[in-house]
Amino acid sequence: MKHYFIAVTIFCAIITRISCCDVVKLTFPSGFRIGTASASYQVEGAWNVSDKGENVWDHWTHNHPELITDGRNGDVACNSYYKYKEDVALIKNIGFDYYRFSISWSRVLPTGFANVISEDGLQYYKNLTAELVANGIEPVVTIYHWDHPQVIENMGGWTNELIVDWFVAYARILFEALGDSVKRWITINEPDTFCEAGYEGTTKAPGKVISGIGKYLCGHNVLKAHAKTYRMYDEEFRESQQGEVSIVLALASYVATNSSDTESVETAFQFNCGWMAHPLYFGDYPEVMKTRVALVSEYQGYPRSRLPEFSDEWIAIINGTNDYFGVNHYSTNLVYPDPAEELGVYRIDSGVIRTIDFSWPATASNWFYVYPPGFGVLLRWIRDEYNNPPVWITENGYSDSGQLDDYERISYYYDYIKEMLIALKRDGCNVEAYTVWSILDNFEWHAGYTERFGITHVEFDDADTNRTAKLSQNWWMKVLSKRKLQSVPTNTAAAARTLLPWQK
Ligand code: PNW
Repeated sequence: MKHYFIAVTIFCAIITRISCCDVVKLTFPSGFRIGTASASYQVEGAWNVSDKGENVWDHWTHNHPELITDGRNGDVACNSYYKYKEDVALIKNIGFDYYRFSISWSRVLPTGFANVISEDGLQYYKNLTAELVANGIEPVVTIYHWDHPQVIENMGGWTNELIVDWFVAYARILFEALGDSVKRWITINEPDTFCEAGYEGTTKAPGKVISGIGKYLCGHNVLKAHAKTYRMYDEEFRESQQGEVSIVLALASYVATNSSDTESVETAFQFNCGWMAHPLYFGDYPEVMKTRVALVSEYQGYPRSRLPEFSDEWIAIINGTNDYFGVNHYSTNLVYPDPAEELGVYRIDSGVIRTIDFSWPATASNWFYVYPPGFGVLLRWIRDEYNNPPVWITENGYSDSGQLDDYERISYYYDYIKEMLIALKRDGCNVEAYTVWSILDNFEWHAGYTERFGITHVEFDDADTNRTAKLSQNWWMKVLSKRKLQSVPTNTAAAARTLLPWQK
C-alpha cells in the first residue's frame, strides 16, 4: 500500500511538472509579439483618388476580370484608405501589439519613379503610422506587396534589372518619410509567390507566362533589389533610425510520402525556402538548385542554365542582408521523386513531385490544406539550416467562405500556434513574433472576395463596407489578454458570439 502511495505521489508530481511546463500551458513567452496584417491592394480601395498612378493589379483586374473568380477588383476593397482610423481602433481593441501593412508604390510615386512624390499619397501613410503609434501599436511596414506601377511593368517589371534601382529610390523615400516611427521594415512580400504566379502563370498580375525563365529572373532581381535596399538603409539610415530590414518568404512545409525519403524533403525545402534564403544567408543559390536547374536546362536544349548566376560582387552585396527571418506559412505538401526520371525524362526542375494528403482538411483555397505538424517541421528546418535566426511569422491564417461562426478558423489557429509554441519552447526555435492574416476579409487576389481570411467580416456588397466581428475575433481578444492559447469553442449556443459594444 505504501509503495502504491509513493508511486502515485511520484506519478502526480511528474504530471504536475509536465502540466506546469510552459509548453503544456500554451502560454506565449514574455516579450513575444503578436500582431495582425494586411496589404495595400487588398484593403485600401481608393484606387484612383488624388494623383495615384495605376498599378499592375489595377490594370490586371480592370482588363482581365475573367481571370478573377468573381470578376471583381480592389477599386474599393475594404475602403481602408478612408477607414484607417476604424481599422486602427479595431486592432487596438482586439489587443494586437503591431500592425503589418504595405505601401502602394504608385500611390506614393504616381509616375512610378522618384521624380514626383505624391503629397497626398505619402500623407495617407504618415497618418496611418501616426494613428498606430498614438494608439500604442507598432507599425511594421512592407514596402512592396505585389502592386508595382504599371509603367514599370510596361518595361518588363521584375524581369528588367533596372527595377533594382527604381525600387531602391522608392524605398529611400519611405525610409526618409516614415523611418522615425517605423523600426521594422519588410522590403518585399513573398517573391516565391508573385514571381511564379505572375511571370509563369496567370493567377497573379502581371500574368505573363514566361515558362521556365520568368520566375528565376524575377527572383534574381528581387534579391538584388532587396539587398541594395538593405545596404542603402545601412549607409543612410541605420545609425539614426535603428530599425531592422528583412524580406518575407512564403514557405510551405514538406513531408515525404515515404518516410525514409529525406532527400525529396530536403530538395523541396531548398527549391522553396533555399531559393531566396540561401543567398541571403550564404551569398548564392543552394547547390542542389544550381545543379538540378542546369541539368534540366541542358536536357531541354538550353545553352546555359535557366537559373541566372550572381557575380562575386553581387554575392557580397546579398550575403547577410536579413535582420530577421520573415515567414508566411499556411500549408504543407507531400513530396516524392518524379518517377519519370528513372526513364531519363526530366520534367520538373526539382525532380520532386508535390501533392497533398487528401485526408487533410480542405479550406476555401484550392492550394491550402490543414496540416499543423508541418509548421513545426518548417521551423525546425529553418533553425537547423540558417543557424537559428530570429524568426517573425509574418502571416498565418485560414480561408473559408465568410461565415461569422468560424470554428474551423479558431481550430486552425489553435493547432498551428500550438505547433509553433512547441517548436519554440521544446525545440529552441528562435521565434519572436506571430502575425494573424488577416485583420479583415479582403481582396484575395485571383480569388476576388470568394476566399475569406479575415477574423473580421467585411460587407463588400455594401458601399459602407461594414465590418462585423467573427467568432475568431473574440477568441483572439481572449488569447491576447491572457497571452495564452484558449480552448476552441464548440459549435453550441453557449459559444455564440457575444458582441462587445464597439463591435456592434
Ligand atoms: C499570401 N501558396 O499569399 C499573401 O502574402 C497574402 O497577400 C494572401 O492574401 C495570403 O497569403 C493568403 O493567400 C499566398 O500557394 C498565396 O502557398 C499562395 C500561397 C501562399 C501564400
